Amino acid sequence: MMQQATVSPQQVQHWADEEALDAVGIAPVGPTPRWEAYRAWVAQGYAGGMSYLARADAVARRADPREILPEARSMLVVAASYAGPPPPALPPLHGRVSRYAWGMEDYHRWVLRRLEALIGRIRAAVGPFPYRCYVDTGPVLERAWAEVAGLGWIGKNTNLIHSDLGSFIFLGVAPLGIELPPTPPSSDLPDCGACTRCIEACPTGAIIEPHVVDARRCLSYLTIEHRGPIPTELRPLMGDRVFGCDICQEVCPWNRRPLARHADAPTPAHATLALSPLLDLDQTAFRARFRATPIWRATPDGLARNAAIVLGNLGDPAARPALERAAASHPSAMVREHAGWGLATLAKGAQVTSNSSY
Ligand code: B12
Repeated sequence: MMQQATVSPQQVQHWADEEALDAVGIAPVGPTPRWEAYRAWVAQGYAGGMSYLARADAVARRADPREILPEARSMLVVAASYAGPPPPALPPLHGRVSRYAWGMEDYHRWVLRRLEALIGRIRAAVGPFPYRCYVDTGPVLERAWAEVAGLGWIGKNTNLIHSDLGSFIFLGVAPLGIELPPTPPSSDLPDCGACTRCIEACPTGAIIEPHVVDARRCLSYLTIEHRGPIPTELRPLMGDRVFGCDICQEVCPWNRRPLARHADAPTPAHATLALSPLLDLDQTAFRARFRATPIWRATPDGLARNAAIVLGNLGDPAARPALERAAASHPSAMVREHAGWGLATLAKGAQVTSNSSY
């Protein structure tokens, strides 16, 4: 029988470098590591409204990559850094956007492009083999696979931390129908040690124990994924975060070290957003402005809901006319209610200048 050609880890590393990927690793395919932790997380209800994670078939599919590609032998995992300068100062009546969404192009596309290009090079060298390619949206526990592929460790905030790049990295994974030499496990990988800064800094207490985030309390979930009203008791805790949240990563010592490699960070086009105009964005204007960016995920009503809360939290009376208009006439009852909450909070004179942890 003819043996299929293979490629060395050094060769894969070299190609990954050329494709501007900041780290790469390969794990042998088998049952999904840490799947039991994921199953328990879903069973506790921590997925909130993310039914695509919680449905019985979704849980079952993630148990083994061979559920999605029966020929899978190796899991290729890549990381692309989105670290960069500290967040800019917050102009008046603006809200903060999570760093991963600062760019004008959605990361799903640019990381996927690079991962596809890397696989193209491997196929050019060894011949065709079946594969799947995912950035974020596939039925694969990306952090768990990144850990076994040697890219880093899962921090107490549940993010994958790379010892040079920190945790401001996107992950991409690809089950491959070919056996490639796995990245040797590292015996001296650092870890979080006794540090609990992320747990203490999370304004809503969403990291309910090390390595477990209750999404229903996580500002990232509430401001991006959640459809419907934000629980009243959590609204003041949003501070100035209008889309996503980075607090558990901003306080992490591993993100304060110099970051290595490409650091191909997106241009910070959307690091902050003017809030009042978000209360008036209809579907067409929202599409024109955000369709190609990660902010698209929030939906126009979700973003207006978030803007109303942050305007209340900022305590600047200049927000009153925009909030009054939205409370009276926004087409969404949910946004009208949140604008009313914003007005009531303004009246109480609440004030958050910034909850950036830098
Ligand atoms: C659903 C989801 C979310 C949800 C839930 C997050 C969560 N912590 O579960 C919400 C909307 C809240 C979210 C937020 C964010 N997300 Co998100 N998200 C996902 C998604 C689609 C699935 C994750 C999942 O399965 N969660 C369920 C939990 C149980 O699994 P887990 O997070 O992998 O948790 C593991 C650990 O807890 C570990 N574990 C459990 N017990 C123990 C015990 C020990 C000792 C150890 C070591 C580990 C350990 O095992 C679990 C199973 O693998 C992935 C993409 C993917 N397909 O994997 C992106 C992904 C995880 N998200 C990502 C990003 C960038 C973010 C945000 C930073 C975005 C933002 N700033 O707003 C935040 C970070 C918040 C946070 N602290 O997690 C990146 C993470 C990159 C990285 N460095 O880790 C991913 C990988 C997307 C990508 N392709 O880059 N996300």
